[in-house]
Amino acid sequence: MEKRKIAYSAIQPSGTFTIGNYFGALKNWVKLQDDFDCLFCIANLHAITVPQVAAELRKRTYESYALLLATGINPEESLVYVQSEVPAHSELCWLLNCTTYMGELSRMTQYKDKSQRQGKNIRVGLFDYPVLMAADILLYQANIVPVGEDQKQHVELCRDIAERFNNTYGNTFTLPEPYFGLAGKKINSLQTPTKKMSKSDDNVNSYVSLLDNKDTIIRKFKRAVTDSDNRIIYDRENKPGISNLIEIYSCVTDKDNDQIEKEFEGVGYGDFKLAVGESVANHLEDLQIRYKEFLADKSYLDKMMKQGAETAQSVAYRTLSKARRRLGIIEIKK
Ligand code: AQP
Repeated sequence: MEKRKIAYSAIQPSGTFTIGNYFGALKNWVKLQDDFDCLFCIANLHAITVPQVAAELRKRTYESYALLLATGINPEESLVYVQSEVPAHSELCWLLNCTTYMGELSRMTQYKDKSQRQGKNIRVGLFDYPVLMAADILLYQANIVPVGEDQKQHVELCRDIAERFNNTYGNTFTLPEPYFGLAGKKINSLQTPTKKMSKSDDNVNSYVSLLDNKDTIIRKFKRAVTDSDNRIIYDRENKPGISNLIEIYSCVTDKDNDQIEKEFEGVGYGDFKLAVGESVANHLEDLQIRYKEFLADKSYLDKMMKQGAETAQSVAYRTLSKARRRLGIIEIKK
């Protein structure tokens, strides 16, 4: 039988996952399990590149793991683990730091965006975020990295880092490709519809979390910022708010934009927002029930987290050890 390719993806426990994370990434991850050997990581070391409250991060790491399982990711089939449980990530990050150029990291648009929000004291970790991400991917010799448009630049940098390392020190890493096979939609903020929806946005009305209850979801959609032209037409440029709501409705119903425009011809914005809100709330109902069940079964979560970390560590260590040797780092036999 042909060996399956390896797919690697990660998500930060920097907030409760939003419908942006879900329709842009998680829903597709579930499907990938049919065709690839998948690794899914809760990237808590990435989350601390911006300030976090320790107790909240701890709690959210757990909740994020349960939420991943609730979306349909099967930890018996895929490797699902927490990043900090595999120290090889931090160590390979350091080795790669010593082969990556400042100029390369300075060009990263996510750094430019996120550092602006941090004011004066920007953490070195935020600048170095893409190198840790490269370490994540390269440790598992991943062939593909399913990402949204926003992460494409980081995967390209990862490839450059790997290629240079291989050329300089000898073949060590598989060169990964960004993967858009299952095109995930980019969902924008409900309050600033020209900007990506983010789970760590200060304005809770800007995002819909996967765990929001029905009333909250409907309220957030009712408050969504739109124009005043009162026609439900897809036009990202001139009608970003309504277009974003059309995209969200399309993700839930699998209808295309033309079908949606026809369905809501002559309908006012208020009723359209209500329809989108109700469809999202109904869509998330089963997921929320599964989430509660997983979260209540702490011993199962502990077992899967431990098993995931052990397997990930043994796979990761093989690559780390090779990279160390290539660089001339001694390994004393214990
Ligand atoms: N709004 C979005 N639309 C589509 N896809 C999205 N993703 C994130 N937001 C959207 C995709 O979700 C995956 C995991 O993202 P992440 O947690 O690693 O980091 P992020 O992209 O920075 O996500 P957030 O929600 O915006 O987190 P914070 O607020 O902490 O910065 C990625 O595949 C991403 O493309």
